[in-house]
Amino acid sequence: MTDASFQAETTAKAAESGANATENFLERSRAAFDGVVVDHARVSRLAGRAIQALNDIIVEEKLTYPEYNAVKAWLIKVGEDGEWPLFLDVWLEHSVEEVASEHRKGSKGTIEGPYYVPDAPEHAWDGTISMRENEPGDPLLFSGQVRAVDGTPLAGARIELWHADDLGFYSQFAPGLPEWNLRGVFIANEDGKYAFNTVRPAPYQIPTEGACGVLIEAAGWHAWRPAHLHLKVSAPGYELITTQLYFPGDPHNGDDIASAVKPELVLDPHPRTDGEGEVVVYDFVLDPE
Ligand code: MBD
Ligand code: FE
Repeated sequence: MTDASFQAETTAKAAESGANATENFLERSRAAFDGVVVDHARVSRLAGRAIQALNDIIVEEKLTYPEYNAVKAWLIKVGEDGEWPLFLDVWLEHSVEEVASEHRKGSKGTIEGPYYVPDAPEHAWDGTISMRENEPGDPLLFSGQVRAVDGTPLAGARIELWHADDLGFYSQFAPGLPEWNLRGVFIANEDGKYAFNTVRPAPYQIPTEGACGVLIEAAGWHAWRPAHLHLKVSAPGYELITTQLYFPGDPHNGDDIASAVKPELVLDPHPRTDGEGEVVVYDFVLDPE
């Protein structure tokens, strides 16, 4: 493949990723909205405050008509490009997560982001995530233990992992990848332990071809997230943790566009002495429900 066609192909894949997140979200949220009773007072308060905050900015910043129309055109484009999930998860979800996890005494979590898919294949505590033959990226042995805040090991806990490949693409969002590539659930053993194989993901640029890219470019920001593993860790009777883990020394740990890095979430990997690649130990501590 020539450099130009590689560039064209990766650009096309990245553009679809943002839009496919809309379908994924709508699919999953339909059930969640079923039978929800609207609390008018709550909606009025929240929508009222949001609208007031925007009006305050317009007046304080003396927004011009050309600027107003540029915003209008851009908002229309976010919808047309299917990038509402991307926009919201990158720029707002971190605050939602902060509020939702305030009370927790166990492990820190962080945002889910737009690329989670439920029902990934299940493996034993010491399995290997679904990947292609010769999957690019350094092998990574991920090990540790799931415990309750009181120290009890949680036998049979579920550790669900999903992450981008070595080019920064997520299966089911970028075309051309096997359905469950780099997505899987591992079941902790009787001591709550796990030690499973994956590959180290690459630093990641959010799709820049759509509306979010237009904003990033217009503002002179960058589109990078540090390399990350996404996880959901759960056990019956305990609060599920949604989190991400990062790698030390990544140039974007300090300026993640999605503001999702916390110091507790940076791993400490070491070269393996018994094989290729790296090993990392990371334990999860769950709060009772
Ligand atoms: C991602 O992979 C991600 O984790 C977030 C939060 C936003 C966009 C892409
Ligand atoms: Fe991600």
